[in-house]
Amino acid sequence: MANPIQLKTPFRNYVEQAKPQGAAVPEGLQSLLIALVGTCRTLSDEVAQGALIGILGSAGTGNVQGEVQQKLDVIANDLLIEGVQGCAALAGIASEEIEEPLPVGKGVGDYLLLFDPLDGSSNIDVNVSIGTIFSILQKPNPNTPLTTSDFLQEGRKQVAAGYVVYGPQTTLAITLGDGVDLFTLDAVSGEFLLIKQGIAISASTKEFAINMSNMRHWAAPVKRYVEECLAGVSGPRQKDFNMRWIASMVADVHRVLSRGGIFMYPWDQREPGKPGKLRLMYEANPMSLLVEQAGGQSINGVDAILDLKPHGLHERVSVMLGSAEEVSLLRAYHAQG
Ligand code: P6P
Repeated sequence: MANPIQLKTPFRNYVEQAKPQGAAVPEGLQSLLIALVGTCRTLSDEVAQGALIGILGSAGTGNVQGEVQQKLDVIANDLLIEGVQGCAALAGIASEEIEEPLPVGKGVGDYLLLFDPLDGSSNIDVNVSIGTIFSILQKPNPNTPLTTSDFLQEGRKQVAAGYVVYGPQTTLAITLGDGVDLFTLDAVSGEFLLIKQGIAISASTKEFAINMSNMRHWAAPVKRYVEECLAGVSGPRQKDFNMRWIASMVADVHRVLSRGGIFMYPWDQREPGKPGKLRLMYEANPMSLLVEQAGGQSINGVDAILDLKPHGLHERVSVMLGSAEEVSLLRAYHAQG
């Protein structure tokens, strides 16, 4: 954020004071962001209650991805949809949990909201960090009826992107296109308070994150990169690496934003027709904007994810993001084949 704002400023005041690229945040976007983040505060309370209010375990239903929904997936989706209904500038919503976009009001307005309401839900029942990932686009034609194609914009066109990680702290990371700022939920005031401005990802790292159990299925460039990390100081990288895998993208990416690293969920031959596991529109794109805004890089192996032209609301993508030196090396290995 170009204009420094006092630490511990509540999110609602930050949004009013913020001037990304020198211009104030439009009022419609301000109200959408405040409603969205306020709903995540409510969701944080629900997540923290867990078994005490009987919301753990499977909902017994499936989502558009063909995945079993956890009760909290459904609760989070319903809460977020309800929480932004009053935002006059919001035209529509796209969610991991529903097939088609959802018009808000008459389906007209300046903005489109996309989210994965609760990412990492396989971790819910074992009390490991999970999170909400969100992306906001401008509606191409504010006054025409909502269509799916309105959402199919390259990630670089996002006007805002972020996540809330429900972990030891409930922390919001957000970019309005002018750097990445962090807020932590204050239990006393119930407000998200600014704790850090201008997050910067270190260019180099000794930490990689990938699900190693899939190693035999990866493409050669990814295998080469990881094998070289594992070879350590006596190998071509001439340094030892550490590995992390939380199996919750929000938590893994928060660690990368906080102390550098590289996070990978690459294409693998288990389902060769699928480009990857993670979804482009409401997982990879928002995370990629955050990472690039913090000085890192995010690719599908060949191209910057933010430059990819989407063809489907729920399309998947191969993801390699984080410290610039590492992502550049992976990109070079893909170019060499
Ligand atoms: P795996 C969670 O289900 C998720 O979509 C991401 O949050 C996470 O990075 C990934 O899947 C974990 O996948 O195959 O390791 O369980």
